[in-house]
Amino acid sequence: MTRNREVASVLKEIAILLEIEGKDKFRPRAYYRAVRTVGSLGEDVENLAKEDKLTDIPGVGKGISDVIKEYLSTGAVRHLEDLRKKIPVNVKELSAIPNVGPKKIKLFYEQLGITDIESLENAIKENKLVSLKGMGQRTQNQIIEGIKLVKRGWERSRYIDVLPHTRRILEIVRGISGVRRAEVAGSFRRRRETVGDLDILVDADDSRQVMDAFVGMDDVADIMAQGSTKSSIRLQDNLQVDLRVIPKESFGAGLQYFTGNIDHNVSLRSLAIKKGLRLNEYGLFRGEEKVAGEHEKGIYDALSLPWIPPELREGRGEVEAALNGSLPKLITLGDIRGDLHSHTDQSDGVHSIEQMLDAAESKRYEYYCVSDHTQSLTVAKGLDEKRLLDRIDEIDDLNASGRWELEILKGAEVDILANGNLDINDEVLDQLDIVTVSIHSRMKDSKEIMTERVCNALQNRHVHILGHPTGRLINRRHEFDIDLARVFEVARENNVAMELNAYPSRLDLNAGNLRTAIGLGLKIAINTDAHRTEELDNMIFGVYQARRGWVTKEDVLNTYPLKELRKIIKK
Ligand code: DGT
Ligand code: CA
Ligand code: CA
Ligand code: ZN
Repeated sequence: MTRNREVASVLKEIAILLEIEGKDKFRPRAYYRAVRTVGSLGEDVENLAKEDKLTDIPGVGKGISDVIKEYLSTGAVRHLEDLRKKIPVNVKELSAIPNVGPKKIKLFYEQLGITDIESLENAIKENKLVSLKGMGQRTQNQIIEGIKLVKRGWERSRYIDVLPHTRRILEIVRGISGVRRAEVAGSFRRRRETVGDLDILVDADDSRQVMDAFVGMDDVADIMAQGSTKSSIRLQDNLQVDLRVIPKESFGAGLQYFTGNIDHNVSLRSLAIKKGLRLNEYGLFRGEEKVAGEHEKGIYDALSLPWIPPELREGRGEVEAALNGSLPKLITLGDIRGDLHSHTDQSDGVHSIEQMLDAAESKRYEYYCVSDHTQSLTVAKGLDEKRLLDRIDEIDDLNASGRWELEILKGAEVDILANGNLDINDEVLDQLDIVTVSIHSRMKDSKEIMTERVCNALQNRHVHILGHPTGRLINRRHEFDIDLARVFEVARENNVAMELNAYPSRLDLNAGNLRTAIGLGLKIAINTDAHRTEELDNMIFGVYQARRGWVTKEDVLNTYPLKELRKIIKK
């Protein structure tokens, strides 16, 4: 993992503090520019620092380069420490609130002495924000909503942010001698998109040694409990982790119980009771006799059930489906034959089309669709008709070159305009293989208008996929106000697939909406929306989410061979 994001976040804090300080207009701007370039850099900033090439990065001059070096070698920046002393504002916390940027932070600090979310909330309680220049009731309400989102983010972490912790803790624990098994349970094992706390289960002879290693990890901020069977810690980035040591003969029962969720456990327990059995975290019992417990599968076997994949264990009818043999055969990563939504440096992507194709080829994809943004998304350097036609020619040449085995598909992520029209004309759309349409503007439109816009776009006969249909960003932005039932209906009438955008902050559609969509017979396209080569790896997060939505291989457009795919999307 590179430290690019970490460096970008340090530069951003400096930029905001400099802006609040207000001594110099240009320096903060230089820092903001560096934040953007470092944050989206294709290379590892640490390598560039080692090779003394930081000033090759656009927007990074001598001064900022020195700051980056200082941070990478010492973990701190003196100038930043000075600024923090002078302006005691928690800018990281405040700037995480949607619609709160440097200007507002400065205004809040100077006029009301606001330094963090807590003091901001106090000011709101006294209705003080509305009296500030350029602020009103509407902005204050937006900020109230934003604070709620940020706080929810404190409580639940995105799956992708928990993943490295899970891997590391399992590795540490499994490395201890005498540890027979260590597994993750809870919402993480069910692959929920966000995780409240992490639950680790261990089968070991010497629980003391396991607990000591666990609470002694480098980044433990707080030890909430340390015992011989259970310990709880909080990590520096706020994630809580519970670790339990469980006897070998109960490990499977413990894994089943602590994987949950509670509703699933309740269904299972009542099924056990019907069969004259008793189920708890120690095992499955008939009277005093233990029928199963060492292995999780043994519990399901003994209840005459197939093993139920953790992604389905939400108490949404999975036990009934297991009983009557109608559990879905869930999609797997290996079923995916291609990625239908990705960007390049032609719009707001980082890597060139050749680099993206090399990365896609190494995934052994059969096809890969390049779908840059279109003209009305000016911040992303969106393509107009002329540039799109050039791109189409270029892809013809690339396909003919024989350099890649995969078929390169011509696509675009076409912007849905305010009136529901598309920002590329039909003659050009007609020459594309895959047309994805998305909302990127006016996201606060009313439900009627938003639904109308999207449905109007879906009726264009060139459209194949609706991109990130609800626009939500986990812990950052709510879904648009939109009538999805109506959107699904129009999509079905017009043979348009729904995207499951695998970007870890999007995972849009969510599991419930996916299940509704496939129930109506809609096809799903699981796409990474990659803006750089490494992001092609995000496909797995889309697959996890699809599984939570009961999605099978047959439901997913990009599991079909290209010839069949073309037939399916044909109008
Ligand atoms: P989270 O942490 O909020 O993302 O969600 P979970 O599902 O990981 O919840 P957590 O950590 O509170 O508990 C882990 C599992 O333990 C939960 O999914 C089911 C099981 N469990 C916890 N408390 C109870 C309970 O009171 N009754 C039953 N039947 N199961 C429980
Ligand atoms: Ca948990
Ligand atoms: Ca827990
Ligand atoms: Zn998009």
